[in-house]
Amino acid sequence: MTFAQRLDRIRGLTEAHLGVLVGTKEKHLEGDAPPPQRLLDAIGHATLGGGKRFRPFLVVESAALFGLTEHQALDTAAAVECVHCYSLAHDDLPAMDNDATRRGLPTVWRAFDEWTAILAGDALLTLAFETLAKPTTHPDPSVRLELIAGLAKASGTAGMVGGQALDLEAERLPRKSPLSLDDILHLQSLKTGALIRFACDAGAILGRAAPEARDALRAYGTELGLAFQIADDLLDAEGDATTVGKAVSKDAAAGKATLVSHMGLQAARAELKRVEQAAIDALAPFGERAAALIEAARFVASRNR
Ligand code: GRG
Repeated sequence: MTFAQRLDRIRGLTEAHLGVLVGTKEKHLEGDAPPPQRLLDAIGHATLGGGKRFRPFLVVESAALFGLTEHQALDTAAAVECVHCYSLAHDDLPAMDNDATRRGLPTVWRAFDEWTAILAGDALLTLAFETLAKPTTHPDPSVRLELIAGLAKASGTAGMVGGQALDLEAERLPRKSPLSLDDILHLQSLKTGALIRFACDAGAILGRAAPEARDALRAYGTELGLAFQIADDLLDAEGDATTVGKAVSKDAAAGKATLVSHMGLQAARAELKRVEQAAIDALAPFGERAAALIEAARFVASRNR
């Protein structure tokens, strides 16, 4: 199977699994009161029918290094995607990035309204942890607990939420001096990097990896997260809105400090190449078995959407 076929296969599996997780059937069977249909529709809009499902791919392929099947990794993969989809729904809100288009469709708040988009995001964030707590995620409760703690940390103030706060503060609060390169790298390693790093680490947690293997995957995840963000900044600077599926040129218009604004396009492209190679090098301990993750690093560095 080629990398594109593999990504597409995991995308399809994730899509189907998310459909069950965000749907109503199971909850009704368990006897819960049915949630408001409008909220369910907004959750579906935020979650289903779009997205590369790149983080689920990382969970499944990292877990495969330790002999887990796709199905054994799917709850964890879907939980990470729920957090990602919540973050996009909230990031698109008028109070944050104020975006009208996401994944080629109206953003959740545009398709519904702001309060529904906020609640849909809240529901997805909590659904992620409900999912990780289920015995189908892993039979060993200590593994489930480690996944829950890891995802909470990657999503919270020491991860994505902290990075988003730093980003908005830099944009909106008065500052004595512009962000330094280190500030930008730190902000991005939290905002975008933490969840990508966790997706890789989750495979190692599910597979009860030895410390050296876990460290190698974390190092890969760190480099990959940085590559992902540089590629995103380059797409914003040079990409085409229809292909990317959202508005572009927003960073420059907002005077946002990114690696591209700091280094310029050419140096950012060179840095992306360097980081791509560092990600690949981190996988050396796994040899041939890491072929899919190596391809993933190449995919991130060359993506156009
Ligand atoms: C609202 C707490 C909170 C955090 C928001 C994710 C995020 C933090 C902001 C999104 C802004 C942004 C465009 C960041 C760049 C990296 C990124 C997350 C891109 C979107 O991820 P993809 O390309 O999207 O994986 P798909 O649609 O394929 O899932």
